[in-house]
Amino acid sequence: DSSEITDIENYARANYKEPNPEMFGKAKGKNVFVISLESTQNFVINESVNGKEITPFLNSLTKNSYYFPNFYHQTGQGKTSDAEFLVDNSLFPLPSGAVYFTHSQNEYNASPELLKEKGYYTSVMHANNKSFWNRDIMYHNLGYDRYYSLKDFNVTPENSVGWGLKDKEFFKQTIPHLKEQPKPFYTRFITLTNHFPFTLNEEDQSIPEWTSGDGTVNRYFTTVRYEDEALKEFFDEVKKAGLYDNSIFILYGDHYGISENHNEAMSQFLGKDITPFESIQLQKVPFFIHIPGDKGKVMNEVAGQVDIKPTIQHLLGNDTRGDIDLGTDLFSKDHGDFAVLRDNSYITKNNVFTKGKCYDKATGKPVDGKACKPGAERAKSDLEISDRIVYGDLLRFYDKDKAKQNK
Ligand code: GP9
Ligand code: MN
Repeated sequence: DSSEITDIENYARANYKEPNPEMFGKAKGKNVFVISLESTQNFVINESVNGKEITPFLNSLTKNSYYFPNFYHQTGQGKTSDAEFLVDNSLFPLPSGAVYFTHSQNEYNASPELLKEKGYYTSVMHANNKSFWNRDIMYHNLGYDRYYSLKDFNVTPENSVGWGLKDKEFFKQTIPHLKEQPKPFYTRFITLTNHFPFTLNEEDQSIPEWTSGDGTVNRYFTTVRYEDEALKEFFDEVKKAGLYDNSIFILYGDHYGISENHNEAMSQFLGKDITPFESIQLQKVPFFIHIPGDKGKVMNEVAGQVDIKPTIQHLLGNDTRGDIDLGTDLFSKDHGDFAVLRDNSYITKNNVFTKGKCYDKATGKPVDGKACKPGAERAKSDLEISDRIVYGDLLRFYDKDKAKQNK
């Protein structure tokens, strides 16, 4: 009821962080590319396997973008779709099940809806059946103008592998759609090739598979490299299409690709035991904000996917006071170091809390629980508030215009 929404509004208001004046409005009026990197974990960045660089293009992006090496995925069972939910809503997905299926009829206050008010055209491109993850229904409800799905791409056995259209082909085929759609746009792209079981035709393999006893992990490096090359080609094509200078590019890993069943090979690759502490380190996913003409820098703060929405809004120069966001602008001086994962683990500047134990980040060793006290309350309440909103469909009671007046 309305008293519940008042609690929620107060929580969001207390969580609001002033934008950084140097970054606020920096990308005003620009197109926004939001690229989901399938199953891509951060441990591949700036790493080699058998002497071969895994992600040369993403490595180069770390030097001309805002790159966040301590950025966590916050997904649950809804995998890719949970990450999508976080990105557009700055709310958490659910502790079990996929919110895209279970709560696709809720009222939301998502990025596409907010951006449409600012004159943006909004779309998603993904070469899979439109109803996969219930996307067609959810995208419509979130306010997207257009979903370019399977039927908008030319998919043949020759240009496909594993789950469908190969990433290089996918990106190439998005160019005519990008050219035709109104500007400015907010468009999300969902890659696919780096998906379990990480298969790739011989001719697409530009680094050989690794040689551990674990075929999944071995193949992963090769498909990550393929995705990296697809991104490089995409950037070139976007430049050729004349769309680069007037756009910004947000890239994020959606969730882990290598599960705990592969700890032995991962331990061999990393040269250390995979303790519960290390398992949390492996939940880091790459996150980049590439703004043409801005050199960017490495941003070390602890952050997560829930922070993406307010960060984009502020880059575009939009006031977020009155929005119900559970994340905060990553460029705000008050952002703070914090990420809570969907399994209740949380990460602060110096500590990791997981499976009932507090760890010191410097040593990776368990320490007295006192050290993890500071994040405990927030971890619990962020998830609780988010679940109340989603389960109770509380945003249907939320009057955004009134909230904006009261800011
Ligand atoms: C399917 C793609 C992969 O369309 O998003 O899904 P995942 O299994 O990673 O959620
Ligand atoms: Mn995925």
